[in-house]
Amino acid sequence: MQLTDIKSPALKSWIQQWSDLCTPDQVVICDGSKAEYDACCNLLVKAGTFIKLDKKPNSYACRTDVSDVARVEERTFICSETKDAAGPTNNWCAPAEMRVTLNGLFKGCMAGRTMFVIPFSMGPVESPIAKFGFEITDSPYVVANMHIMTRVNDSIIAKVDAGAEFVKCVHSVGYPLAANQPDVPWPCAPIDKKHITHFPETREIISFGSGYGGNALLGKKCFALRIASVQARDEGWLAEHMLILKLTSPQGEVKFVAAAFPSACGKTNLAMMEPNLPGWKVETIGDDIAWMKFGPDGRLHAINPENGFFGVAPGTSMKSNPNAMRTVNQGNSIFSNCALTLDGDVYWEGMDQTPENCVDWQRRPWKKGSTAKAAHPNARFTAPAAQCPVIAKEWEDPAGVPISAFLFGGRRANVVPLVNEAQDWEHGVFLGATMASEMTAAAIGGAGQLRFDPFAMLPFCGYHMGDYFAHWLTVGANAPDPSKLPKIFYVNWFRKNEAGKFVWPGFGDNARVLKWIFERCSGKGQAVATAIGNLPAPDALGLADLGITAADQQLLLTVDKDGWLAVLPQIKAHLEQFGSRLPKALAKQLAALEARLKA
Ligand code: OXD
Ligand code: MN
Repeated sequence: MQLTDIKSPALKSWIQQWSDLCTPDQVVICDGSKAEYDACCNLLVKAGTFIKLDKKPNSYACRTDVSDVARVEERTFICSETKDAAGPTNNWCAPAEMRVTLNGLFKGCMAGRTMFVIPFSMGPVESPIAKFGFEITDSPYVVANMHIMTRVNDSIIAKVDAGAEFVKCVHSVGYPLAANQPDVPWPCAPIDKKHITHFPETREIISFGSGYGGNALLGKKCFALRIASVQARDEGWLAEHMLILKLTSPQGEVKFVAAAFPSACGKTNLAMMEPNLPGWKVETIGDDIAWMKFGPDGRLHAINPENGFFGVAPGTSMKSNPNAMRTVNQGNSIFSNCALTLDGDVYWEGMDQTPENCVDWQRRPWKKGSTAKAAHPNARFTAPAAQCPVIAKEWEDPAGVPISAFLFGGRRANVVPLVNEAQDWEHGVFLGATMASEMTAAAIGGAGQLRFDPFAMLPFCGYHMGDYFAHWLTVGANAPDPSKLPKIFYVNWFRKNEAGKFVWPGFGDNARVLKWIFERCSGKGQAVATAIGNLPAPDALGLADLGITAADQQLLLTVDKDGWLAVLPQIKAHLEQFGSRLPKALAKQLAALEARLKA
């Protein structure tokens, strides 16, 4: 397809405007075909960006520039009309000012390169919950990854020609090539030139200078969370940083659960878990993002807007996540910043077997036992979701799946018990708003300090976090049938005892907690009401065979009132940052919690 074949004046003029500014050698409108994917990969192999793996079919490894290994939150901006609209948790810049900066950066930035225009859908194309986007990029690495992570399909052009809305995404690696200038394996711009910008009012994303996943694959964090959270607020639905799993009981009864944990708390592992509980089954709908709307049945239905997994590789093994290993071992995957074994495979820390020698992510020789990391700690795999051996049959259902429970959580060595059920929706929103993980001694702020990450959306909410809390309250208040709202739970797999040892085995045993949640959602499952919510009754989890001491069970299943009272000032300070935008209902929840703890 050519630019001239596009009928939508809005789409056509937008592409033309960016092509005029960026001055690429050519413009290619992508079609999403396998031939296009293969052509991009071949191009990347020729350029020295990709190395074809001998040990995994149709798979490639690549190493980024050392400056381009992760999302750059300090270079990420919400350019809403007012600073207040972005709120205290986002970097803000006035849109007019940012557009001037970006204009300067993008002028001629695609010289010597091809400008790709990627039509993509977040969610199954025909789903009423799905949304369309177009990403302009000068990176074939982005094109290949977008093929895996989203549904790239030129049929979307006809839908936009017929009037469908789309989110405008523009990306450049920020490394123009002068005539005869050779390219580098990982073109990108220096850190101070990187800009990941969002214009919520006009539903636009403009990203400059980075090729890394979350900064460059604009369908994911930028669209599916930052822009979509604004669309969801305006249109009355939810765009959340949540995995979605399908839980089946031994009797064949099914419930769907969505869970929000901060980055690096095991979302992908939970989404693909193998339960340590006979007869129970966990299957995957998604591992990172959920879009949810009320269905005609009055229940909240979720789709996974993504088409693949962009998972953290280190720590992924046959023990921690066998289904993720099986997914990537089928091939058709891209590995970024992993180490390369000498026989043409990838390696990362925590994998089941460590090779004697390999080449580390910075292309240096690496030996087993070396103190340096072979793979970058944020090394990633990009793999098609359809390849996951436990992908649920409903994962592409256009209607989405009805959610029975939300799980919130973080890493908490102290204070927070294994699982706690919210008293009601409003209390659940309070639990989400006060989600936190403990920082280690090494982190800024020091041990014991909490990093609050409300709903795991701290880096991903495209507007004022206080208004976001209010939106969650509104969704509950406007539910067509409040009795059909998901129940809300708070979990903590990371409790430690005085000896500093984890007291909960985690992994497949988390299924025991899922089972109790399942039972609670069926109106069964024994619970005791406490100051912080409903905890499992003493024998409700059936932990006898796990060999957990009585003292450790006490840590998992009772309320540490003194501990809670000690963290209340931090919770208060966290909520106070939202000032007058903090919903009154949440201030009331805080006061009620304090009163219950002191009773
Ligand atoms: C991710 C993240 O990459 O949450 O999914 O950082
Ligand atoms: Mn994530």
